[in-house]
Amino acid sequence: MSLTENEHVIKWVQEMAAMTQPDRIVWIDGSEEQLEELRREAMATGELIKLNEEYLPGCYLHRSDPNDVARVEDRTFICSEKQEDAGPTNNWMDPKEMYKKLRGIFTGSMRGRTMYVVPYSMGVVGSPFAKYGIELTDSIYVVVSMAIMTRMGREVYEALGDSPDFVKGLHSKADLDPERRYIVHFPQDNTIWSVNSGYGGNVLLGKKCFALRIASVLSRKEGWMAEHMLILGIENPRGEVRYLAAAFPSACGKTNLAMLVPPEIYRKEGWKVWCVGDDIAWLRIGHDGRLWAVNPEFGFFGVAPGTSEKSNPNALAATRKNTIFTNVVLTADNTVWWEGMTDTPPRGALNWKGEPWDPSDGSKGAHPNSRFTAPALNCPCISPEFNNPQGVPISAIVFGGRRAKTAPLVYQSRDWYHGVFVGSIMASETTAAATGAVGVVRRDPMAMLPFCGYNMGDYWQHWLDMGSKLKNPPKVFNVNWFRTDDQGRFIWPGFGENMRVLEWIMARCFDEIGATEATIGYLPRPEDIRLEGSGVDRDTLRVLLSVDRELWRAECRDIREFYEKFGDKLPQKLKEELEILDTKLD
Ligand code: GTP
Ligand code: SPV
Ligand code: MN
Repeated sequence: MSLTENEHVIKWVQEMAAMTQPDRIVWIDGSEEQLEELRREAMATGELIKLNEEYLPGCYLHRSDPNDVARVEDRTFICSEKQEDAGPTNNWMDPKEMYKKLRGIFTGSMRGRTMYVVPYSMGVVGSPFAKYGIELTDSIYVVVSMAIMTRMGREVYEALGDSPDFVKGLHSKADLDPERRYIVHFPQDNTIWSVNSGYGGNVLLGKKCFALRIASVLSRKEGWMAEHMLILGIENPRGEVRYLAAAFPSACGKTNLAMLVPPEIYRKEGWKVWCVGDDIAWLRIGHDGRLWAVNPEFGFFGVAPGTSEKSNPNALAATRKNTIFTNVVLTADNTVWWEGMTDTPPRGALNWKGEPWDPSDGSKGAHPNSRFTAPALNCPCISPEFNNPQGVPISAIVFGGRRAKTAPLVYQSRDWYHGVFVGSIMASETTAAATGAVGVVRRDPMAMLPFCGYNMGDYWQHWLDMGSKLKNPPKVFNVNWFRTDDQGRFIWPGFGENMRVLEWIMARCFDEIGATEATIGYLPRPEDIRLEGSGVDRDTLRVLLSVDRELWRAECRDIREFYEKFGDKLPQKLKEELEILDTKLD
């Protein structure tokens, strides 16, 4: 029985069901009873494996198909009416042609299966800034994951009323054929079609597909921003909480920074860090002329490998109940393990594919992009503002990525416009979060290369325009936790120690500390980053803060080439910023 009388919803569900031909349709209401029933069903088929109830209550393991373990950027499309609106960094196909192609794949794809109708909200249900979506899926894994990642259930229909204003998501696992796998966005129709995948980022349609690709298009029209950013609050010993939002590419440290545990000397002084979000920020201009941020999600879809009691105890704590683990090791006592969780791999365990695993043969137990899907409210450092529909005021925007040499530990842009330039020239080494080569440097502006739903040139212009409308724009910074020495080892200890850099960033935002002006922007004076207890000495810090002219000249050439792709769409302001940098380097 349908849970809504909204005729737009009913009609669309009927149309999609006529195409995909499921045996039955189940309307998801968000109740624990219904979810529990689905979990039982998924356990019976092996789609979910119940974990040790004593150690990991309410937790499950899910294994995706070994050919289906990451986002597929080469099969992700933005099908705007005109190719120009997708821009040079997105795959595009004529929407009519794409609909036709996909109808071919979706026709009958749910035969013998159930179609679940999943209503969800990105943002606090009923708040002015929330946006609603409905995902139709034939995967129980998707339903139970959406229940963690979003505010999901029948109250969404109440908030939606009879409005047609919802994002229409259609997902079918079909037969997981990688050759017919497509993740497709039709921004003009508020529609997402995803087929032949069961991996989180491709199928939990509220996340990257809606909250970034579709939302980026909506936000440009409506005058706000949808960004691939964590949001955190830093409470100083005086009890003031100051917020920052940070954009790092996939698997480059957002979740870790968002849940940072300050070093002991900071904790003793009374510093605390509060997590508002770890992946996505929706930002709008407040009445006070500042930028305010909400996290539209309700859970974390975090990278498992490397997460340990030492590196990220808050993330680990968040996964101790009601969590779904994907593609990790299953131990003999029915718990989970992954590389970097502890020093000694478990014996008698199964690897991420479910095969008996012998760690001594050198193979990895967990997939490098294995993940946990955990309720945000499980996180010990979740911000008291997490559910505040107003969000939090942002003092700093921080860009960053993995650069072995070029980018210094931290620098500050001269103003908002220069900050947009700094974001636009971001580059980072690729990671396992997407299929393809790992460790190759590529341009990833604002960490949005795979997630911007329209022409990146227009997107930069939107950033510039937002700055003109902000009376009090945040200060803009760039960080790099990943500088390496000649042996390829990380020089900066990272993780909790990043607090030392955040302290400087916040002090800069509130005019509490000076800086040196360098070619690329403002750099900390080496004495201004606190090092006590970090294991890093001043000389090493100088190396971390050094800017190599030759590398930056090469960088300029590469940026110029990248910018050329955008033709007329490249904002004049960014061209000018590049000229300024070029001149300063001479
Ligand atoms: P997505 O969920 O894909 O968007 O990733 P993310 O940006 O949230 O990255 P996450 O925090 O999960 O970190 C990814 C990897 O980077 C993990 O293997 C971490 O151990 C590693 N990492 C995170 N922070 C640091 C750091 O400060 N220094 C170093 N060296 N590694 C880090
Ligand atoms: C990312 O790749 O940036 C993620 C994971 O956060 S996914 O949901 O797969 O996009
Ligand atoms: Mn991400």
